[in-house]
Amino acid sequence: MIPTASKGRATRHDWSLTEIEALYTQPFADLVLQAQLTHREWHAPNEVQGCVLLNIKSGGCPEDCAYCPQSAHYEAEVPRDALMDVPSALEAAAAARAQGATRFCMGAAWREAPSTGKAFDQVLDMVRGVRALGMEACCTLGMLNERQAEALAEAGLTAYNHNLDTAPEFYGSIITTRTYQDRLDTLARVRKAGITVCSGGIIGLGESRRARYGLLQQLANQTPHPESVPINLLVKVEGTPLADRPDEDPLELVRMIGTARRLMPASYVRLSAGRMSLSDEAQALCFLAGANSVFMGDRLLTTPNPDADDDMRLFNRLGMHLRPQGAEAAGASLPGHGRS
Ligand code: SAM
Ligand code: DTB
Ligand code: SF4
Repeated sequence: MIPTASKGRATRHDWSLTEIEALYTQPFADLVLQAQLTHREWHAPNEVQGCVLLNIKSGGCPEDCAYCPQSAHYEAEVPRDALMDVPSALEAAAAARAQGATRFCMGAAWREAPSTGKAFDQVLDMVRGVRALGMEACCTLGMLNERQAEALAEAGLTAYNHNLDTAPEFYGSIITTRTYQDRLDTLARVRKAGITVCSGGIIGLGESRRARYGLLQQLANQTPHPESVPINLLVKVEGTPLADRPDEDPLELVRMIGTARRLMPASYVRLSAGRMSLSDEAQALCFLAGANSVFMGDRLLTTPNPDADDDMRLFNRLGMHLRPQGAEAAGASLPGHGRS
């Protein structure tokens, strides 16, 4: 019989690098089998959370993240826009809901959210509007102070995305304009305000496998675990310092996802950026290894993503389905959620 959800199992928050390495490097089939069994203990099998991203403020970012086309430090061709108006954002959210998405994620190319005034109020209005549509609302606005985190929580924000991206020791090779500790501090403020945490990272930056274990250790040793963990595969964008990186082996992405699933069994593990460069078969392996969330729709923030029709065809071929709308409110089919 196929194992289903089991209740009352504890998660661990004291993983050593050696333990993580042992999970990551074991024979591929052993890792994928373990990850799939863990997945079935904690989640509805064959169900995927559909999230849609909207770039509410594109380009011109003062940070120097080496992978990012929106950094003002590099020459990538991306629009530099002012903050989007609230009705346009809510129109996009309604379209996302019509496509079957349950979570709407709004990203802004800011180093930190604006401390006061119109722009921040505008974001709060977007959050309220998305929640009024019956969707989960997520924002990623850069660093937050305590007051901003509280205001977002009050507006009803479901989740805040703030990635650790890589291991502490490799971080300085990718970003110099802020520190790892800055990132951890914002995550702590988000948690304290009662907003769920969305935090993950990227592979393909030129990091060692050890740096991947280090990232996973940082995420998995938080208490509670981040409720969602996006795993991005570098999208190489011309004009950024990482544009010419060699292609990453897709099986490394599967290992990363499988290890994240083993370490953080209750969390959503999101197969995030990079799906355009993956075959359907590689994506299927990611789902087998425990990925249970994707970004849907033909754009991420500035780069292309498979369109909803392609995704539906893939889900149908795999016998998978989107997490139903309204499931969160009903508490349905998410056995592990909230117990990390
Ligand atoms: N400015 C905010 C911040 O840095 O938190 C929000 C937006 S930022 C684009 C969110 C995340 O997207 C980054 O932390 C990184 O993990 C991911 N990302 C950005 N550019 C990427 C790329 N070219 N390929 C893969 N992931 C990328
Ligand atoms: C995350 O981890 N990945 C998303 C979301 N969080 C904000 C962003 C991916 C961006 C990929 C490059 C782009 O489209 O600009
Ligand atoms: Fe700015 Fe975020 Fe891009 Fe870094 S990842 S340059 S903070 S938009």
